[in-house]
Amino acid sequence: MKHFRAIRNTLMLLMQIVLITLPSAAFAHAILVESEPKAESIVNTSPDQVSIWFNENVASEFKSLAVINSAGKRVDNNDVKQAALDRSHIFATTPKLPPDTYTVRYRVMSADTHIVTGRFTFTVTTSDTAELQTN
Ligand SMILES: [Cu+2]
Repeated sequence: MKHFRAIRNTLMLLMQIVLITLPSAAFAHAILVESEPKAESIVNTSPDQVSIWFNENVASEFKSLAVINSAGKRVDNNDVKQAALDRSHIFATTPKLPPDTYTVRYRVMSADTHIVTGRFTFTVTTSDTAELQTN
């Protein structure tokens, strides 16, 4: 009987571990909630960096953010970082971007360990035709 009780206690402990662990497995994926430049926006000056924000903190591992021009060339500085004080914020710096439509592609790992990927575009224009000609 002592042996049975030990097994029963072990099973109950396992059940408790499963019940404690399940809710975290049910967490939703991280969702992109904001960006700078904003998705599908038109800006008339080149940004210094592209920032994205999620609805929750994301993992420091596996993050990536690429800015790609209309010719398919990657143009960001390949220096993706996570903000030290806001782990929902990922950003990468860019050189001065000439007028074009750029695609931002991102990948992060959610708190539930699922990988989330997505993309959006923004367009850089300029009203300064002199600057356009020198480019
Ligand atoms: Cu998930």
